[in-house]
This record gives sequence, structure tokens and C-alpha cells, in this order.
Amino acid sequence: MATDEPGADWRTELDQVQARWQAAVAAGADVAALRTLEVDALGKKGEITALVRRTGALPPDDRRAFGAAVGALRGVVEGWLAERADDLQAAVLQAELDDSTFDVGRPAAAGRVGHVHPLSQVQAEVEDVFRSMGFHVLDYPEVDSDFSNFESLNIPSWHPAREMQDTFWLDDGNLLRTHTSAGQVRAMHAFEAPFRAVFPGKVFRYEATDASHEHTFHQIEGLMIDRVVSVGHLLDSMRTLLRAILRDAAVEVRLRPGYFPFVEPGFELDIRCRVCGGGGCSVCKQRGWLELLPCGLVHPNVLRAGGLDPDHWQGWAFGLGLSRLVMMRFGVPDVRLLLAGDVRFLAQF
Ligand code: FA5
Repeated sequence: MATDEPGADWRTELDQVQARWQAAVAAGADVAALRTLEVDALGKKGEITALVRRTGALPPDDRRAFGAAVGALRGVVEGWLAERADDLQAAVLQAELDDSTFDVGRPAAAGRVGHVHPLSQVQAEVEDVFRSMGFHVLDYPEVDSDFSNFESLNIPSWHPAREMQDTFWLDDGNLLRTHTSAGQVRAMHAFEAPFRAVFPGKVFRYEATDASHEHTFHQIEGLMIDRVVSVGHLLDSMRTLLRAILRDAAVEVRLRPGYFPFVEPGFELDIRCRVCGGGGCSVCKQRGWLELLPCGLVHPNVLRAGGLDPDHWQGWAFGLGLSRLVMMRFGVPDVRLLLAGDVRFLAQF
């Protein structure tokens, strides 16, 4: 509406612009619509931004009042946009709460819970059985020296027994241990004789894999050092272990001669086949017995390498294939499943 007062024209125009934006914001139906309105009003090319640019064209007396009025208009429109956005959000929330199918008391979806790997489960049980018989548990590095893994075990560099366990060598002459026997001399230095210790761990061999052979698998070594030890004591310790792990009080074991340069005499300990009960089947290759672990009395040269005088100390040792024990315990048909990392397999234990 035109009047004769100075500045009346632009004041009227600003009032009209304000009224238009008030109505437009009030009609904004959702957040996206509000965003468009904001750009159209206050963006670089927006209507209110364009008004600011007109300041210079006004008579000098009006400029200050016009600038202040446009600034106020800008603030008012910004306030309406924010208020409308809050109202819309509150309305959406209220609609969700009013929806009778929305149940605030419903329990949240259950997350996936992991569990201990079967190898770790059985390892912990084996450790517990031996702890109850007074054994220490020793941990030591997977990268070890030629001395620990071979030399100290009566296997010098020229010895043909090196062929039995090929491994992965590092450039610095160290190797990935091929068996937990690599801890024997380390244990003799770690504990004061007499002592008993088990040392579980991962071992590595450079060999072809099949259902019962992996390049990476787990063993547990046991070592007992005393003034006098006997094969009877070794056998009884093995029986105690297997009864506990296989949950079978009637486990039957037997010894056969076996060759390892670090024991004398050396044995292979067999367990009566749990599938056929000894009658013969495909699992035990019709023998009625399954080979489970090698063991024997510690060779004098190994005692010497560990700083013990063989005239005063004796020992027995065993090297249990932990991976095979897990297979027997849970009926796993292929050792390669254990470290394949397939959750569908692991979730069963
Ligand atoms: C040894 O490793 C000797 N250090 C054991 C020993 C210790 C003998 C103390 C005497 C005194 P051997 O290579 O047979 O022996 O392995 C021991 C056990 O590890 C085997 O009976 C078997 O259960 C397991 N084993 C061997 N090779 C593999 C493989 N590639 N994959 C899975 N398990 C294996």
C-alpha cells in the first residue's frame, strides 16, 4: 500500500515479503520442503539475500533503516524455519508413539555372541589337569633358534632326523618351531630341578596337508625332571589326562617302541579305538588302536644341553598332538577345519 511518508514503499514491500514467507514456511510439509524454502529465501540467490543488494540504490537517509529491517526479516524467517523443523520432527515422533504396532517394551534383537575356540577349550582343560598334578605351564616364542628346535634335542645339523620335520626358515637363521619339544631345554633353564611343566603352542611344518596333517597345528609338550622317574609314572599321567579330556574312565592305552633322537627309550602311545572298541574299523585302519602321542625318557644329551647332570637327574617327556585330541574329543573328521576360520564350523562347539 503506497503512502506519502519517506521509505513507505520499501517498508510495505518488506511487510509483504515477510507475510509471504511466514505462510510458505507454515505450509512446509517436511524437512526436504523446508530446505528448499531456506535456499529460495536465504540462499545466495534467495529473495531476502537479493533485498540486501538493493541497499546501495536507496536514498542515503533510508539506507541504514532498510539494512536493519532486511536483517531483522532474515532473522525472523530463519527462526520460523527452525521452529517448523522442530514441529515436524515432534509430529513424526508422536506418530510413531501413537502407532499401536510400535512396542517400546519389545526386547532388542540379540547380538551374536562368540565363544572360545575348540582348540583353546581343550588346551585349557589339558592345562588344568596337569596343574592339578603339580605342573607349571610355560609359554615361549613361536620363532625359535636352531639350537632349541634341533641341536639341543640331540639332532645336529648332519642328523638324518632333521628330514622328519622340515620347517620355515627366517633369513636370520631362526625358524618357526616344528614341535613343542623346542621348549624342553628352555624349561630346564626356566625352572629349578626337580620340576614338572607342560608347554602348549602352535607349531609349523613345511609339508603337504591332508585330513590329518596341517602345516600349522597345535601340540602340548610335557616334561618331568626328577632324581628318579619311571615309564609307569609317564603312562599313568597320560591315562589321567585322557580320561579327563575324553570323559571316559575306561580309556585304554598301550606303548610301542618309537624313535626320536631326544628320548631313550622312545615310544608311541596308542589309544584303543573309540569308534570300534578295538574290533577294527576304517578309522583305526583295522588295527583296533590309534596312534596318539610319542613320548619317552629324556636322552642324557638333552639333559646336558639343559645344564643338568644325567648322573643325577632323569626325565620323561611327551609331545601330544593337541589338534588330534580335539578331533577325537569332538569327532572332527578333518584337521584343516580347525584353523580355517569358518564360523559355521566353529559355532558347533
Ligand atoms: C614330535 O613332534 C615330537 N616332538 C614328540 C615327542 C615329544 C617325542 C617328546 C618324544 C618326546 P611327531 O612329529 O610325531 O613328534 O608329532 C607329535 C604329534 O603331533 C603326532 O602324534 C600328531 O598327533 C601331531 N602331528 C604331527 N604332525 C602333524 C600335522 N602335520 N598336523 C597335525 N598334527 C600333527
